[in-house]
Amino acid sequence: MAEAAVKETEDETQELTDGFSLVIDSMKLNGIDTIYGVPGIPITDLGRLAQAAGIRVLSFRHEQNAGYAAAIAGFLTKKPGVCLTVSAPGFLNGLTALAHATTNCFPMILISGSSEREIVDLQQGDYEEMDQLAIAKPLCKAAYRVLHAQDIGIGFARAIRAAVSGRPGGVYLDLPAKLFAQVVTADTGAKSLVKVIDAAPAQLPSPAAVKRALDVLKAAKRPLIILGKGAAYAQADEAIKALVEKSGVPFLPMSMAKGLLSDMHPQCAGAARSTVLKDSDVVMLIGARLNWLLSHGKGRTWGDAPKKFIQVDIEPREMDSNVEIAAPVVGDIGSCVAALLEGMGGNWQPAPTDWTGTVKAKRDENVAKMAPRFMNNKSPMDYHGALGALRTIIKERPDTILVNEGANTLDLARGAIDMYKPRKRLDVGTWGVMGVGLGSAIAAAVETDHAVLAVEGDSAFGFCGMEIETICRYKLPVCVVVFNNDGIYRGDGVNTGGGSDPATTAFVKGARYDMMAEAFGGVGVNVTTPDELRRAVNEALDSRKPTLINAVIDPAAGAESGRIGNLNPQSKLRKK
Ligand code: OXT
Ligand code: ADP
Ligand code: MG
Repeated sequence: MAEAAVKETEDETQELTDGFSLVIDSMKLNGIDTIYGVPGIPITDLGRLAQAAGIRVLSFRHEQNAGYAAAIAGFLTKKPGVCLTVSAPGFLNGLTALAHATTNCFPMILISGSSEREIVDLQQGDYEEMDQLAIAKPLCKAAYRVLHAQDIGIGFARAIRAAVSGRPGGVYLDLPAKLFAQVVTADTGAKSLVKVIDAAPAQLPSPAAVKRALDVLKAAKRPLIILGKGAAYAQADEAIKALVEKSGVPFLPMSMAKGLLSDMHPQCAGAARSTVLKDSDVVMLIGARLNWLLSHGKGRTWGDAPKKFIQVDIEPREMDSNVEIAAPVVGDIGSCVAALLEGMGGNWQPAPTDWTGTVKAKRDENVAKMAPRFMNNKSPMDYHGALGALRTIIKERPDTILVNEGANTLDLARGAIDMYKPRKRLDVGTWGVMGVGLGSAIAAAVETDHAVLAVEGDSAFGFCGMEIETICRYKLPVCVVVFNNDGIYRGDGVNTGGGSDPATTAFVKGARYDMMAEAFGGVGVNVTTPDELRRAVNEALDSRKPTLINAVIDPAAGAESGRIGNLNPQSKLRKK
């Protein structure tokens, strides 16, 4: 502690405060009202005191899931989601989620208690010793350590600004154990707090960039707008809708942007994906990167015809990351879209009807082709039969938040389940990471109070399944459906070595995941037909009781890696 502060606290007439209180005060002052974490040394009392001070503290069974909850809380609210962990192992468990938040551009703060600097730096073997700051740095957007109680306010201000300004991301805040017990006068403490003003300032695009983009768009014969999760995050829903409608351009939503404009919107090209990517001549990306999910903007997916890209993004370095961007529009999406709309003026010529007609015809054809598959009532169920039941439920209950992970369970649900409202679909994101499901479901319920339907592959569920206890403990309105096909991708794999071990992708056959909910006082249901599934999910959403449904899926129904089997390395020496 700084010398002046020690002297100050020796005056017994002074009112005092400590590191614990200053951490809590900093959060409350900046509107952080929820913490996701796991208690333990040295942050057990921090959790207790935060709860006593009116912050909602959700204790998880594993920090990674708490971290995924914080990440998605950031996506849903535009405020940093906070995850609180103990030192070394707890910190490392939370770090995967922090890296995931950074990769996905979600604002999050991972706060970890840490061991004493003096001992860590001399590597003398402290309890849970680790140089956490150094380890976190390359994996997040920013990392800070606070050593003095009177710097806690500044530490939080830096963390909050770093998380939400510019391209959002994950921030690590290292709080050594000793800090919490440091005492300063209440007056010094109060003066040290910082209320962050305008944490994510608007970033206006240059008028020249806006004009350039509109010139490119105006000249297009076959334009396309791609909406990414950055557009969903921006919460500029009405302006984006106005831009799309005024331009008349077909739009393709990326997975977590589904519902930003309804999938039923006449301009939605989600069901004509291949056609619009291949045949478009101008593509306007709004909050979407040209990464692997868009085949890096080149190659077969994009066809041979020359293409021009317009990209709206807050991160200037995103431009030209994979292909040339003819018209970069750098700024926050709300400001950029408003400027584009204004620049279009009153008599913008909408996209050519021969193109929009072609897209619509392809979309209608694909939708019609798929429709009968959703109607089947087979038992054991295939994916389409089961998803047919769920797509109707989301149509009838469009405010329900859909969480989705797995391989086939993910890829087929994305196409099958139409979304109607913004930020209602949460999934594996940029890394395709398994295990985000239950943390996301918990945060969605906590942050929005909407009912949540989590559609999980049985493998995906295994990464986070213990959080079913957390869902039951906090009585959250979450219905988890495990698509149980006995394994990863398929449950019918065989051990080609002929031994008695099961195949590497196979799980226990006929497992009853529903019984896990019963163990914790929740509702467990085993279903074998789409009708039973529909009934069980409707009951769960009506009752808002924690529910786990084991949906028995044909083990032979899935494909290796879902729709991304092409990414599996192929050696000509090992033909399958
Ligand atoms: O236009 P065309 O003709 O092409 O048609 C397209 C659309 O136009 C059309 N469409 C429609 N038709 C009709 N009606 C409607 N409404 C409609 N909508 C669309 O359908 C097609 C397809 O459209 P889509 O889906 O939009 O397009 P496409 O081509 O698929 O898009 C490409 C992508 C890349 C954008 C898309 O596929 C995508 O977003 N993919 C994400 C994939 C992903 O992230 N997968 C997860 C990772 S897989 C793997 O890594 C797994 N692991 C390893 C592992 C991981 N990931 N993490 C960790 C921590 N450890 C290990 C594991 C362990 S998955 C996995 C577990 C799997 O087992 P589970 O039991 O959990 O799950 P099951 O497989 O179910 O058993
Ligand atoms: P998707 O996976 O849906 O394609 P990505 O995660 O690849 O989406 O892209 C999101 C993009 O959105 C990132 O490049 C990020 O910089 C950008 N972004 C996030 N928030 C904003 C915002 N408020 N304004 C502008 N761009 C944003
Ligand atoms: Mg499976």
